[in-house]
Amino acid sequence: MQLTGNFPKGFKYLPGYFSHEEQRELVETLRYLVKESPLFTPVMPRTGKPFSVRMTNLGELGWVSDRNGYRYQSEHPETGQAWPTIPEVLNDLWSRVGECEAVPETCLVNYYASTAKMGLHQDRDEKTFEAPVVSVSLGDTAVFRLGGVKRGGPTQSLKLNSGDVVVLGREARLCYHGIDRILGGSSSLLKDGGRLNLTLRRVSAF
Ligand code: MD6
Ligand code: FE
Repeated sequence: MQLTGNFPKGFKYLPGYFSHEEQRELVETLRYLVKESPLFTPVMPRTGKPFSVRMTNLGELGWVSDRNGYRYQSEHPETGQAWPTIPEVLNDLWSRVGECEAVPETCLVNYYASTAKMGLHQDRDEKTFEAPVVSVSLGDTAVFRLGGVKRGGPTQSLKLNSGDVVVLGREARLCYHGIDRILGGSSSLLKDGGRLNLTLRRVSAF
């Protein structure tokens, strides 16, 4: 257990939300879905610099980044196919912890090899910030950094273990956050190691 500081209002940290058995089932489901909708390596707008994470999406819409910018679209950028449906277990999670009457439209799936990280960012490509972002961590532990809604303010560090759920809602919806590093070898949930992060979101207003 870590001693947790003061979290911003609207931020929820639910350690060990999913049991080990539930995590294994979820990984089995994702393994199957990722065969249909393979992980791709997004690149930064303009520069074309590749991300260190690989990603895919589930749901009606998926978040992609390429030289033209960030956006949501309804097809996989490489296969041209619609994204697979969001599994029930994740829709259930959203209804239990999201405090939102509308259903999620997308689940971004990020895969981190042990050297991958994610810079401090806000999730603001959605048309509404009324709905939360609900995140699930699976596999190796990540060192998560959480700031406030202004860039450059104080931040705190939080370890996200396999099975943990985090919610950025209401006043915390636009908090800066990122992944400083992955603790390689900390979990044996994923056969080849690394970490999966799932983020459920609502894209359109409701
Ligand atoms: C990650 N998470 O945990 C990155 N975004 O790998 C996110 O970018 C994130 O955890 C919005 C809300 C919750 C998150
Ligand atoms: Fe994010």
